[in-house]
Amino acid sequence: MFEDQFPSLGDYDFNDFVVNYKVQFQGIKKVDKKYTAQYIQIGLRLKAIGGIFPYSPYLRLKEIDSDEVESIEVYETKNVIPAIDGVELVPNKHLIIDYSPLIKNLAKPAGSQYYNTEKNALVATSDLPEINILITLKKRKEVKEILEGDEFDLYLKRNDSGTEIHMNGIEPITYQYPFNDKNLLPVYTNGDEEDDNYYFSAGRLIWGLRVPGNAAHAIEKANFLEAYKGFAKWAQSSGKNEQNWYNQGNADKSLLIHN
Ligand SMILES: [Ca+2]
Repeated sequence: MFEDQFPSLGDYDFNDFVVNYKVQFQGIKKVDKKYTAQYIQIGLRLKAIGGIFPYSPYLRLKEIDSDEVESIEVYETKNVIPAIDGVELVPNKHLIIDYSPLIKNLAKPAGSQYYNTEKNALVATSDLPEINILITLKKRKEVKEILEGDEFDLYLKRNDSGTEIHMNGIEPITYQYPFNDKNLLPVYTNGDEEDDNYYFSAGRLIWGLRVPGNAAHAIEKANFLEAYKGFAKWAQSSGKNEQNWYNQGNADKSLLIHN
């Protein structure tokens, strides 16, 4: 889930871009005490767009270099218009997949301004756009790191200004991070050392988050901090406290949409 008004917190409904993703490694084998695989299936399903800025979704896999990839095949899509038979890659040292076909020509319900964030204009789960790809690597690779927090970098990039929104702690790729913005935690860039303060507000809130499972997203203009009372503590503790903040028992269901 993303809030798209970075570096401002905006309305903080956190529904500006919402996807589900699923990753499966095929043919896992233990080699020298390490689990390795050569084939990776990734499915991405768009759940909601509750923002108006022209952002497109991308996935960077920082554990996979572009030259380690043999091929990428789209083997199934649902509700993607026009249909695609391949994905575009962004030239980079790492593998970066352009997922903008997911958001093209969205079939918005009549009368809705956004996509699946208004209670009177919901989209059926079976109508959500979905892209499934198979990545074939030239050689087997250890699978452990590929999915880890900073390495699985699902992010947004604005088509006009180039603003990137990443999960907290991830350095942007080509976007010039607003280091001098007083509303953000200071980021120190000495040498090539990574700094965990990227994309943290001064109050330690964030613009992108991921959770295991299929968490409900907020209705338009609902305050995410009201919908999920434990979220602020979770974000502010970098995920150490309130780890069940997104469970239904801890949520205000009247402010949420389940798909
Ligand atoms: Ca919104």
